[in-house]
Amino acid sequence: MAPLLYKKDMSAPCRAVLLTAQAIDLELDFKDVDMLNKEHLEEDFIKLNPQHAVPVLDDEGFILCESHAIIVYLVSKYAGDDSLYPEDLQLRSQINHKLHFDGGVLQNLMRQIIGLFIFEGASSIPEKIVDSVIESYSFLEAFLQDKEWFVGDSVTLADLSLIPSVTTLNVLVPIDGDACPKLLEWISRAEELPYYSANSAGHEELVIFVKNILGA
Ligand SMILES: N[C@@H](CCC(=O)N[C@@H](CS)C(=O)NCC(=O)O)C(=O)O
Repeated sequence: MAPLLYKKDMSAPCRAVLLTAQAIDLELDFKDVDMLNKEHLEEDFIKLNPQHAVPVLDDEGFILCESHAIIVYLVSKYAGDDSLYPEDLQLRSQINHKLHFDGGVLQNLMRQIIGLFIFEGASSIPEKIVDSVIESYSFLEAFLQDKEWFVGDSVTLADLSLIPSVTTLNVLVPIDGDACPKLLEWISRAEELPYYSANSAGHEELVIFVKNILGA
């Protein structure tokens, strides 16, 4: 039986799992969680994830929450090789750094902005948050150095986790190509990945959602 993913396509963390599954050619079953109708706050879902967030994975009864944990699990269990999450300790540690940066910094900024839109009816992003997003782009630009991908010389889980977050933030606060040319080149490279479509559908949904709010 294929692992079951509770998801919402617009959600960046869910798209990281979708990208990873496609990258390792793993078939998943899906359950779309209707968050607008607060399905994520219902008792059955809270039993799966007390933090009431997607994504959640159910692999034959083994329940795992949190996109970063899920993508590491899927690659460790199902990938044909270790290229996405190399066993080499230093490479793996560099990937872990980017996964934590994604969870601790980028996702936090997205949550603040989307939270303002949904719960406070905001139709613009406060300058302080815009500044933090721009600062996070400068960190990413520096992490990339002269590399094509964030860690090592091929795509890893660092990239698959960052692609949905960075492309989402780029809709909210556009990346300045003069300040962060390497980051924009990395996005273009990511868009050429054969499985990039796993990010596109949800991303397009998000673009429409954000345009409606920002009136852009
Ligand atoms: N760090 C978590 C973030 C998950 C998350 O915040 N998911 C959002 C959707 S993007 C959610 O389900 N929010 C509903 C809630 O928190 O009530 C991960 O990477 O999985």
